[in-house]
Amino acid sequence: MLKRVFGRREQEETMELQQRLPPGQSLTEKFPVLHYGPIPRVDLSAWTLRIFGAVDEEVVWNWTEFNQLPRTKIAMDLHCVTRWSKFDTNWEGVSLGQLIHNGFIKLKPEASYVVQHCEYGYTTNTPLALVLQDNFLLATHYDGKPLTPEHGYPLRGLIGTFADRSEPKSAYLWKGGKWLRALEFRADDQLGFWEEAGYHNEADPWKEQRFARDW
Ligand SMILES: Nc1nc2c(c(=O)[nH]1)N[C@H]1C(S)=C(S)[C@@H](COP(=O)(O)O)O[C@H]1N2
Ligand SMILES: [Mo]
Repeated sequence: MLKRVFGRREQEETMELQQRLPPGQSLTEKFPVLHYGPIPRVDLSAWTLRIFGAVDEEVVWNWTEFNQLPRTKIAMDLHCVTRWSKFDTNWEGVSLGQLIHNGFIKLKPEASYVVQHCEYGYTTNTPLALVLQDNFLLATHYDGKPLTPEHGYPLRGLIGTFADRSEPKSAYLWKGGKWLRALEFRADDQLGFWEEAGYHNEADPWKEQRFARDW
């Protein structure tokens, strides 16, 4: 609604006043596509999501099984390290925190970090605590429709910020892997693709943690 009445600058000022615009970011109305490498073609009949590492039992869900897990809808603001932020985006999928809380995934006590493994070997790592928060989602739908291929169909990790910033931690968008195929729980941290390339391991947009060092 706001969008039809006000222009981009006005919306950006509103978000800034509401303290929803992280430092160094600007508002976009588009949904830019960013990734390394090609967009995979996915055959749902062969698709699986594997849960491994520091878990009591490894789990492999096929697409039908994955869709029977409890589902959630959330609205979030997204922040990309390339300096765009997109506000009030609507997502649907499965909450990892809920899966663990409800015993669908049983962690070993040493599990402290998670690596998201994606098609073609893209990885991104986070502390376990971050992806247990409600602002991390295993997302299947954006804006009421299945994800488009370029945004991660059929499943992506997604991290953002709630409008009221009710979760203590957020991260730039690269901490959500598109075309997600496995979650690895680990006792120790292991840098992912962009983290290995010099991006900040914590990636908190409110602290402007873009790079691991100042070049
Ligand atoms: N599998 C995979 N996931 C990925 C990436 C990638 O290269 N491969 N890039 C990340 C980066 S850098 C960003 S900014 C977001 C972009 O998500 P979008 O294209 O939906 O805007 O995806 C993240 N997830
Ligand atoms: Mo990115």
